Amino acid sequence: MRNTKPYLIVLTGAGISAESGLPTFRASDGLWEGHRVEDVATPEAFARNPALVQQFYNERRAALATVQPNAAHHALRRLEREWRGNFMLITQNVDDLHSRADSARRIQMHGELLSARCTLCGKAACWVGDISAASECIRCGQPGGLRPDIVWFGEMPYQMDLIHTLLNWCSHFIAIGTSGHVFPAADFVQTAAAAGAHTIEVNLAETAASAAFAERRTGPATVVVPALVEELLAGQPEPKPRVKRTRSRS
Ligand code: BV8
Repeated sequence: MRNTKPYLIVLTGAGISAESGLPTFRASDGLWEGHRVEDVATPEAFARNPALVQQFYNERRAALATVQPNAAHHALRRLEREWRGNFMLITQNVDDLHSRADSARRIQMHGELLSARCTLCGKAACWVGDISAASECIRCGQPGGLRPDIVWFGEMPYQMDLIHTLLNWCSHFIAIGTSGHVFPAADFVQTAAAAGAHTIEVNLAETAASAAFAERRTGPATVVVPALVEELLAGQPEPKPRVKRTRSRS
């Protein structure tokens, strides 16, 4: 039986963080400039040149201290709080801007810059500074096994079972600031649409996935997302009056 309560899912990509000052992946100043994906974002790259990969992620981790969440991040926190239904934010981003905007119901499907995973004990833990070959795991205490807690190309994104369950239940699916180039995230709209969800794409321009969306809103996320959140909240049905249950004296 389909979920009767509205279940709103938001998927974000690098575009929602662009106006905070973090470069996207495919813009001219994108992160991959100067680095081929194969050289910095695959397990093979890490095995071949761990120092280069650690430096790539150390620089991006340090850059987080120079940026702030923007109006689009804060609007999604408001949506999570005021939406009278179920809500989940799924982000492809590895920055901490949704976390700093207090988005609590959040899945970071590609991992997080502020986390390190130990290849020796398999556990992950918060990590703020640089990771090097000498860094010790705070879970098992062993040195030399830490890697960025990032899902590289060829690795399975996090919480995919939960994500697929939610996509098959959602009534609304909104993708913000993603080019639709990276899978399996690029396919989420198809799953949501097949489950009967209304789908909206927010982007500066048409993307590889645009044709799959029922609706497109074009413009910068800091302008379009707050307006869309206002519209969604205003358009939701009034809450049913709480029926005061009175205990019969008999
Ligand atoms: C996997 C961490 C399976 C790294 C990242 C089909 C099915 C399944 C897999 C594949 C498939 N085809 C190919 C694959 C393999 C591969 C893949 O997708 N390759 C691509 C290049 C073709 N996928 C994988 O490897 C995935 N793993 O499938 O595993 C498996 C099965 C069995 C066993 C084991 C494994 C893993 C993919 C995850 C890779 N890691 N991130 C890091 O961050 O350093 S992906 C990386 O790209 C980022 O996370 C980023 O978020 C993501 C996607 O990019 P976008 O977010 O979309 O960013 P982009 O720059 O592209 O676009 C920005 C958009 O914003 C633009 O449209 C722009 O117009 C817009 N914009 C800009 N400014 C604004 C704006 N919009 C609004 N307002 C603005 N101001």
